[in-house]
Amino acid sequence: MSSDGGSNNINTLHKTQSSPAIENAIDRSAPNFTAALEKDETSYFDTNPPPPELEEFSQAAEAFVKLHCEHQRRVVLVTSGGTTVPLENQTVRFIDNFSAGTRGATSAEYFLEAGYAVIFLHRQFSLLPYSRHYSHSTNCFLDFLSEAAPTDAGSRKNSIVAREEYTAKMLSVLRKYKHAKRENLLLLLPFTTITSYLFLLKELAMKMRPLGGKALFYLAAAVSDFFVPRERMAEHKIQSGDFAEKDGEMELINPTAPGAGKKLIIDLDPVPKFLKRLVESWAPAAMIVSFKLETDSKLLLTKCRLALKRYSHHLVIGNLLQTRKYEVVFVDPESNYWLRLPQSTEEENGGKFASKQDSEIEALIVPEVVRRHGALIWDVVAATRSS
Ligand code: PAZ
Repeated sequence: MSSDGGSNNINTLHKTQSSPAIENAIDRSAPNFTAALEKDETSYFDTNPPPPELEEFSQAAEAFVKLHCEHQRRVVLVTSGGTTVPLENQTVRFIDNFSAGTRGATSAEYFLEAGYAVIFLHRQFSLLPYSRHYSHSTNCFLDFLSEAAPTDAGSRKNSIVAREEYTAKMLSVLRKYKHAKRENLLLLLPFTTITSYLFLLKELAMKMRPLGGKALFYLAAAVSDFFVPRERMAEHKIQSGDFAEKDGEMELINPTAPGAGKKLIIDLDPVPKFLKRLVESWAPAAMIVSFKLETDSKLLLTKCRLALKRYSHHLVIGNLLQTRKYEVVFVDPESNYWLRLPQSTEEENGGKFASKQDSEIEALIVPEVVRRHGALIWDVVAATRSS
């Protein structure tokens, strides 16, 4: 495999160029990013392989939806974490999307509190509802434990207890977690790649159809915009030099040729914009909320409005990378509505922004989404009665 793309199966934008200019990184001659049509859906799902766990997850979702339909419960599909774009079929390297899964995991807890059953479609090993409070990346769970003193009432020798100062919060989290498990209110389904995510999103949407308007899609995952289509993906680990078989062995060829082993140029296709298919075909009766992440504050509202216009769903929640934990904007066809946590100043907080009472913005986001979902359900009921 050549690293300048000359003879490999990862195509390049400019095959003959050994040092392409940065302005060529985006191919402006490619067709515009438009909403996916039915033919794009057929083509994508026919040419990319489904994840091996599709059938198992599908059955689990079907049983979950049946149970909660019987209880007339609302069900929310929360997507969370970033999707990967593998560069090789036997994947060593991949491109990733930013997201720790905080938004999704935290929101899932508030939805459970609001009486929803939650299907949590998340990036494998990203944050999970409840256990997120004691994760390696924020708080190591070991810091919450201590060895029980031999004098502790009822404690045995060599046993472990939660440290006194953390017990109240831990007990509250533990009770909620146990309740969700006991009542079968939380279905955890992991994905890793963009393709797995899309297969699962479509499948879960189909399985949620019996819920009608009681289904809510809360799409907080950070989904890749670009990918390497299956037919162009390298099978094995991409090498930095060219190898050829000689006398039954592989050997490096042309190691000193100009440009050999210097650059890897990856040609990525746009991921079809399936949100339109979700709205129109996969889940036409559900409420659909998408998130939009930007880093340039001047672009945020424009991008949210564009998404709403392009996909015709109910709500876009916009957030900026820098302030996503403290403020978001709800953009619907009528208005923009900012939700903000009170912040402490940078000085108060050693040069960092932080929310005042250690509160979470999801505690504001989720009730507002739930309220809007309720209103939508009532509108449909009222329209059905009057017709
Ligand atoms: O998972 P996290 O809390 O670190 O980040 C959440 C988020 C910024 C990924 C999410 O709020 C979001 O905006 N998701 C959509 C990203 C996108 O525009 O594709």
